[in-house]
Amino acid sequence: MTTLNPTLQPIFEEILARNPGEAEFHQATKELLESLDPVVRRHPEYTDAEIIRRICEPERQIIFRVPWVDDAGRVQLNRGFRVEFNSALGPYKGGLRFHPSVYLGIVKFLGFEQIFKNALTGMPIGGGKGGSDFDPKGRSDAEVMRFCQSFMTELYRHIGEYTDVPAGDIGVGGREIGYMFGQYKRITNRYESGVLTGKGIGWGGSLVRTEATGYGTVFFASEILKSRGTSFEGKTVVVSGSGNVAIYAAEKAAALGATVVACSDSSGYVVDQDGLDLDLLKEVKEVRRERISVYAEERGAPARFIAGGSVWDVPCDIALPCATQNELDGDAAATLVRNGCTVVAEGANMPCTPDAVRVLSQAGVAFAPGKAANAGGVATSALEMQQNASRDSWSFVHTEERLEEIMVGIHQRCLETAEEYGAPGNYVAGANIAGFIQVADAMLALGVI
Ligand code: NDP
Ligand code: 2IT
Repeated sequence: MTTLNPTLQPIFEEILARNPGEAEFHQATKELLESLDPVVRRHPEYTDAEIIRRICEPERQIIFRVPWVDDAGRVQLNRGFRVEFNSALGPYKGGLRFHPSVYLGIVKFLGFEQIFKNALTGMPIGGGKGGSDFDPKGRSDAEVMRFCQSFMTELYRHIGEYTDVPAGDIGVGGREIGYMFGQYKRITNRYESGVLTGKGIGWGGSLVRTEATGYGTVFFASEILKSRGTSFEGKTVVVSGSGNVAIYAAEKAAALGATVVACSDSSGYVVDQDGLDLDLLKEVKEVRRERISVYAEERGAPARFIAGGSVWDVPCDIALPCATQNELDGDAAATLVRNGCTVVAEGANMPCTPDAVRVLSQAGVAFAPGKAANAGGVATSALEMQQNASRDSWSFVHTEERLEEIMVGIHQRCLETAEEYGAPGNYVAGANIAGFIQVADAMLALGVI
């Protein structure tokens, strides 16, 4: 285990002691603190005001019971979470994740990352995250609706367009946002569009929000390629996952001339050397909610499904991990390097383990951390909030242009900040430092609160 500088090490030890058993939260805070060495040297005012200790402690953590009745009439029980981490820049903003693995440590790591990601977008949004250990797989629409209604019956009292604005994440898409918005509206008797983002286009949603995280990740990777004198044209791409982020990352990479040869889900991966048929993939995953093995069956040869195993075994020039945390480890990174991969951009949150990041960096692979590369989703959520506040709706082209501008801006800001703090070309340092300083300066201005 690397030791941090003498100012930061005791802070990290305090985080370990105060948040026992929360491995993902420890991982995310450690990664940030590792970048802050040059910042604390240059800015003693942050240490004097205990900004770093305060930023690592959520402003508020809410845990609640979510009882609901399944189709067989049995009572089911889940646990709900909302961690309102930091509101120095704006209302708490971040998604809700429904997945059986969800516990406080995952919600806190995601909420922590969200603070700095949201700062990087330049939009007025603080950081938060929530979710439940509810598993939507195999549940009927009616069960999902009852769960969402029960979840919102507790959550509604903590959120609001000026307070906390949830959105989707793993297991939460348009269907779930619809049921939750409906219940919020019913309980409060207010049509408060700006309370949730990721809404349907006909009832307050924004065009491009569905595509935004995946498209934004590819816009970011495209900037990296540009800075290295190349582009997506003719490149081979592998994405992991086959959900919202993966599908639209694949779509934009293909639109820019790449061939996307593989994607995955938690049961295995598909290799399709001719390039994924994205219409079929969307039909199977988004409409029918089936597994990618079904995609391979219906697509036919040469596409094939490999049960288990690692999608990172498929050779590629550019890898876009878009599934979940810690899905790409040191061994997978070594395989990518051996196969000639030159760019890894995180569409998911923290998909690369610290070992993987080390292996990639040592091999000269450009590595874009999630808090920069996948910020397009939340940035477009903020654009949705703007449209809701002005009771307006923008065209697809206009909204996509705004998204691209934001991603180009984040890329630029990461590079400039990395250079300024003595880590040229290091996107991890650039993203962490730029995001941190923006939030830290606001916290200094707002006093000890
Ligand atoms: P979805 O639920 O739409 O898709 C998730 C995909 O990842 C599925 O293919 C799923 O496979 C796979 N996956 C999830 N958990 C695991 C696991 N434990 N092991 C293996 N595979 C897994 O979610 P999103 O596409 O929205 O989210 C993907 C990632 O992107 C997450 O890290 C999320 O935090 C991040 N993100 C999402 C944003 C958004 O706007 N939606 C914005 C920024 C980041 P299976 O179906 O088999 O579970
Ligand atoms: O991780 C993320 O940035 C998201 N899941 C999107 C959050 C949002 O509020 O749109």
